[in-house]
Amino acid sequence: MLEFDTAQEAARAAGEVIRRFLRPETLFRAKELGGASYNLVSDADLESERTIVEVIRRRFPNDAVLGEESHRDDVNAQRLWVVDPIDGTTNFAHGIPHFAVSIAFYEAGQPRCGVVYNPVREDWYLAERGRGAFHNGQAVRVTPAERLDQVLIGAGFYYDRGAMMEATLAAIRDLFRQNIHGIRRFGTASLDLAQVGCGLYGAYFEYTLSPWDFAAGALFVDEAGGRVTTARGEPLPLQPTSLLASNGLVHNAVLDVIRGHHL
Ligand code: LIP
Repeated sequence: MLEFDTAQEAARAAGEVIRRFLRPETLFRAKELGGASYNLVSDADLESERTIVEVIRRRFPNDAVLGEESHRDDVNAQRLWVVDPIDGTTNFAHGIPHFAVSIAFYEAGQPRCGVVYNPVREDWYLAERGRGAFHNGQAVRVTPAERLDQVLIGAGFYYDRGAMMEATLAAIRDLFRQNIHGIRRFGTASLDLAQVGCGLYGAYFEYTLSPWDFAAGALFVDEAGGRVTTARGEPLPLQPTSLLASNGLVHNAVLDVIRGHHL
């Protein structure tokens, strides 16, 4: 599929840009977000997105692009690319090599392929609708664990430091009370989703994510045999939303805990 090849080519080119920026002297600007300065945006984000869109538009000049930094085309477009040029910006800003380029291609509202790429570790998480999920060329599946006391759970915190943070902490406390093996918070939603698809986490949740954070990773989980819904158990919309991804088997048990704290 030409779109799948294009997504990988764009991710590789973006990875080169990002590696060039990965120096301690790189400067970061605070993104305007209701006065908060936790959401960092860097020249690397902007240049990475520019590079990705250039590669896409060279092949598909009329396609719509929804990108985190500077492309906000119509999400209802027949052909749509959903792009996060650096997912895990805060990790990137602090020099933690756990971030990724995330690119998904949607047709008629359905994800067709997705690429999540960590350019430092050279980790590729690839999924194509109906063809499975692959980590560095190996087919992967979600974990067969059936109970909460058999799994690790990933969580994410949005940039909010108020009610949503409290809700997340309360949900984590209640999950611990179900004897889960532990909570992990690595700070990159697309890679958290990849961990679910690879069977490392039994589940991952977050109360607010944007489409570019989850579009590629959600397809990866789906293709690895897992399940992705909102944190209320509804189908996932292509807009800012809560999210629960799991191996399917522990989905309802996690939902029982986290939906009660959903704002
Ligand atoms: C971030 C995520 C992070 C999540 C934040 C945010 P960004 O994306 O991947 O894991 O907790 O809500 O969405 O801003 O680094 O692309």
